[in-house]
Amino acid sequence: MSDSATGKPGGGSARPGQATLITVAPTGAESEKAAVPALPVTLDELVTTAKECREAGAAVIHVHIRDADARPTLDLARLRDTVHALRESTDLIVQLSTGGAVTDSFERRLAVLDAGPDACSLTCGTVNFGEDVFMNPWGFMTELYAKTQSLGVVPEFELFDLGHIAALHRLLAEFGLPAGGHVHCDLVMGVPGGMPGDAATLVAAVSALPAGATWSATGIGRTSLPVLFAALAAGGHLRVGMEDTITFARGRAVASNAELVGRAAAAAELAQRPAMAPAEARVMLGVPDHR
Ligand code: KMH
Ligand code: ZN
Repeated sequence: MSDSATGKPGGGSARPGQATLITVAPTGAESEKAAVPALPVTLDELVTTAKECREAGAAVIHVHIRDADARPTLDLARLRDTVHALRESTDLIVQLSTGGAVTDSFERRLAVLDAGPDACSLTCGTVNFGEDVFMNPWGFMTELYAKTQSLGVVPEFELFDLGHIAALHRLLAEFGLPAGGHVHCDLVMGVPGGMPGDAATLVAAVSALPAGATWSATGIGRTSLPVLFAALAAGGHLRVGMEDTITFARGRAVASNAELVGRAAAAAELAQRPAMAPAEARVMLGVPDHR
């Protein structure tokens, strides 16, 4: 927590030369397998993707799962099997999504933590989400946060809008530090209805983060590259993956999640902040190794 000693607001920037945490979000809940054949939807596909992405430079995997018909599901038995399989086959930090799909109930989203992941996402407010609404009212946020604390699951605070940062400050002030004792945020930018995915907005958001928080950023769709370069320039970490973008370049579909991780790792290397290994990420994020 590089800035915590000063008490100054504003997220901590990586030190020059400090490694870059790369999170891969390989599946999401929005794309359909029929339209995006490279999307990993079975457990085998997810495990293969996880191994490839680890090789390419990822340290964290943000996981949404699908049912036998490739539809998004929060089935607890499947989630448990997924956590187990990912731990068996890689040393990645396994972060389960508690956001699910916009149609998932609060009850099922809270139950995700019972699958025993290392980490989870925790979105800090409601946001318009294209034609839909991604619901995260205060009561749900606080219940989810209390459950992360009691089970020792390390949350990553997902921030889709500047107002979510104010809600995060309130959460920390009222309920204290998360499991692991460290605050790590992910700026999810460029969602239609959320904050734009551009450098000026990223700088504004980072300056409002809690003192000493580390942060990553991801840009949805065509904001993917501007956000990636802005995050590296501002001393942040990166999230990439087919949850967030299915287009690699104009007119060219993403071939695999590993190619997105590989591109992020190459950019980080150019910035002289190479990809961080999972063991180092566990220290930074306060995530114990349960394997
Ligand atoms: N699928 C979105 C509605 C998260 O994973 O926590 C929510 C989402 C956020 O993807
Ligand atoms: Zn997600």
